[in-house]
Amino acid sequence: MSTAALAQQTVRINVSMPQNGHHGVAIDAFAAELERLTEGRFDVETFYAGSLGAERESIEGVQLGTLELTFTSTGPVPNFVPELRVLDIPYLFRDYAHARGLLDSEIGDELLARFEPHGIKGLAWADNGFRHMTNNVRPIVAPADLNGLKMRTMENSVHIAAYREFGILPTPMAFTEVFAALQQGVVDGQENPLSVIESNNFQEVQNYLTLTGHVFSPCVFLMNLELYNDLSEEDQAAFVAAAKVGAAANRARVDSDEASAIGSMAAEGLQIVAEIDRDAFIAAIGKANEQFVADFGAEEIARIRDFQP
Ligand code: EAX
Repeated sequence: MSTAALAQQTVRINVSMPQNGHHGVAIDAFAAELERLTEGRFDVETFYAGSLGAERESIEGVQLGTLELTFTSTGPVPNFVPELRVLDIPYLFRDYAHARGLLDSEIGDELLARFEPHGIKGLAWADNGFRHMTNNVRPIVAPADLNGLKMRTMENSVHIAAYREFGILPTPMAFTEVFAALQQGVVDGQENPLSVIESNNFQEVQNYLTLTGHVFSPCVFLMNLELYNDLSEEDQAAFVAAAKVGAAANRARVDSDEASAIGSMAAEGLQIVAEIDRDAFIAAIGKANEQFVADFGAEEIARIRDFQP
């Protein structure tokens, strides 16, 4: 065998979620597909549950090149790519078909390209999911019920600004600290997609869930740009194709979680408010929305919000 045939490059990819979940299946499928497409020239090492760092640290590692790849929610992304803050506006997306259709469209490609000036290659969009609120104080039925609740938020300025309008006391922290913070009562609640809530057993330390669906939270495969640029065109295409296979596995898992999580968590004793008056929640953050229009531009918001898949 020639040395070239033996040469194998190891790349690492991590997630902050457990392996058995919608982030874990994404990187497992990515790894298998990349190894298949490159006939084993790339060896993908996968890390779960924040063992290589929380999401913000991981994005930073990818930017610096101390970590090759990460699969992350976009929660901490605005700290690196402020132009992507627009995606975090509450009630921007109607449903999964809207969010996925937009992210897979030319607009999605254009948004993905915004990572590049910051030293990061965005390989493919995927889902974290629609975010819902949990807490230990009272069932959230109307926006006024949120008043005074101390809630853990992502390290995301758009979320924090909007949640303040709800009357929430936002407490930003890395995801890896959330379970303990809920258990110890450092915060009253948190907000996350059903896939995240259930795979991290938050129902064990929370009493109430309301399907607020207040934010669609994307996920994204990120790679160090220099590393990507050093690849042959064929290998670049293999990384993108493998990320798309990972995204498909992720979305399939989100769909199956969405179908089962409410029933299984209710059976464990979580009290669930399934219906809210969406317009009332949107109206409650009217001031924050005015600020988002001023910050991001009405046209930029409208082309995402009004997108028809
Ligand atoms: O990536 O930080 C969060 O709440 C994220 O939704 C979670 O870590 C999934």
